[in-house]
Amino acid sequence: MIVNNSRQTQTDALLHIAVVGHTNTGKTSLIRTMLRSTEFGVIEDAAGTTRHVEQATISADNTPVLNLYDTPGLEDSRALFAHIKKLQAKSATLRPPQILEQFVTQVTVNDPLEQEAKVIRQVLRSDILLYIIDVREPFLEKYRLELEVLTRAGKPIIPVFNFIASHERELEKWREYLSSYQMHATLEFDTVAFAFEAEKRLYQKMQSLLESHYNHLQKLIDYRAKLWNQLCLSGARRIAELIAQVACYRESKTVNNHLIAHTLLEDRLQEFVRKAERQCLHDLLTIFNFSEKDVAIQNIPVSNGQWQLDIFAPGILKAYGLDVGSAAAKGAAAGAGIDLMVGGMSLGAASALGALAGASWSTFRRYGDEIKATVKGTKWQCADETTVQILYLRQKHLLKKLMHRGHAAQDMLHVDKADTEKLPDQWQKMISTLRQNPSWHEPSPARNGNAQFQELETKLVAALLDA
Ligand SMILES: Nc1nc2c(ncn2[C@@H]2O[C@H](COP(=O)(O)OP(=O)(O)OP(=O)(O)O)[C@@H](O)[C@H]2O)c(=O)[nH]1
Ligand SMILES: [Mg+2]
Repeated sequence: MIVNNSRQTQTDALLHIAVVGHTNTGKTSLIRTMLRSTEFGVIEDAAGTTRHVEQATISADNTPVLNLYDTPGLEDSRALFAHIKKLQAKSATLRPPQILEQFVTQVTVNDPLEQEAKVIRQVLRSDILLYIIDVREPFLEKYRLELEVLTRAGKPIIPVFNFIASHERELEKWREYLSSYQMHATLEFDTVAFAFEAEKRLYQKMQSLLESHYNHLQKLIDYRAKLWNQLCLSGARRIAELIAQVACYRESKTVNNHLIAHTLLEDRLQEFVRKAERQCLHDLLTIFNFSEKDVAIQNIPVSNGQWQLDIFAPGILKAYGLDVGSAAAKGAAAGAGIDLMVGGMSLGAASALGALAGASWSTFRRYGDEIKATVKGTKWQCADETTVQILYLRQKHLLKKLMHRGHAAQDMLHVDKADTEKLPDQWQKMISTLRQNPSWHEPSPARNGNAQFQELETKLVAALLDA
């Protein structure tokens, strides 16, 4: 019979995965990390935290692909194994999965093996098992017995090594033990120290064990990879935005401002930088689906800097679109333009900036205020070099941490110093360009379409994502 029914196809595509293992090995943690959600289930450093089977679905483009089943931890594997052996001795003609079926139907409420029966019931209903191992534990008899029982279900099993960070020796031992039980398709997946590659390998292992689900799993792998790249890119873009926002910030220090006003300006700058960083942190947490509970942020030290546009500094004229070479030729025609733009200032002061004479009207329209301020000798209050640097380094560090934080992580991430990070190449140049373009402090069609801004953003993003 040919079944050509989309409901049927969808059901066939859905893969049922039981997450099993000894109690407190990180089963619920693994599911949280795979779902990228801190909301699923309850995680605790205690045996018997999960008491019932709980289900979660992973989709690709709104099509459900995986059903994950979190199960209670196996506790009394010795009693479980003995019980199964007894059943088998009584019914020698039954195949191992049928014995397990018999066990499940016989166990009643309040039976000492009730927990175990819930697990085995789910195992029998699933297509594949993820057997979670805490590698810090030696390969004890209880684990061997658990595996003996689980293999009787006749389902493919992927042993998943958890708690692997700084436990290489123990991991190697576990690998050896499992090989001697014909289990070679093992996987390292630390649920706390997350790596997207590990997630991808998990799906690839499933592909190799479940040929009929190969294409659906491939769709999921491609979808998750695309999603992951987008997350990282959005995170890096958000930080580049913060850098632009802060590096472009400036307030003019007018000659009339007295001392108190200066302090006020400094406070405003400090508040501005801190608020901008907090907003960026909030957005990054949202992008990676974490919450404020995951991160503690130390207030950034902000020092104020002074900045004055030096129109004659190397490269500045060019950056402003001024053609120095043709200055002399166009001098006479542009002279009147400068006078109009600087509004009321003596033409003498303006023409003292001899090199400006080559500028076009459009340049003056764009940079008129800058030039006027230059002629007047205006100084600007801005975040100093060190502040912008620290901001970048902290955020880069945070981004890296978020990219490697499993959603099972319980410890708090601290955003403080980031001595291990490096500034990107041409950092000075990038900051100087931003300062010369204060209107870039927020997104606008003009800014986003500007080739110079685009190049700068691309460089920042690449540097932020370079591992
Ligand atoms: N450091 C570290 N801790 C982990 C890791 N995985 C889990 N944990 C911790 O281990 C403890 C148990 O995690 P759970 O996910 O609740 O374990 P479980 O297997 O679901 O436990 P039960 O439901 O009781 O069987 C928690 O304190 C987790 O924070 C890991 O990879 N690294
Ligand atoms: Mg649990």
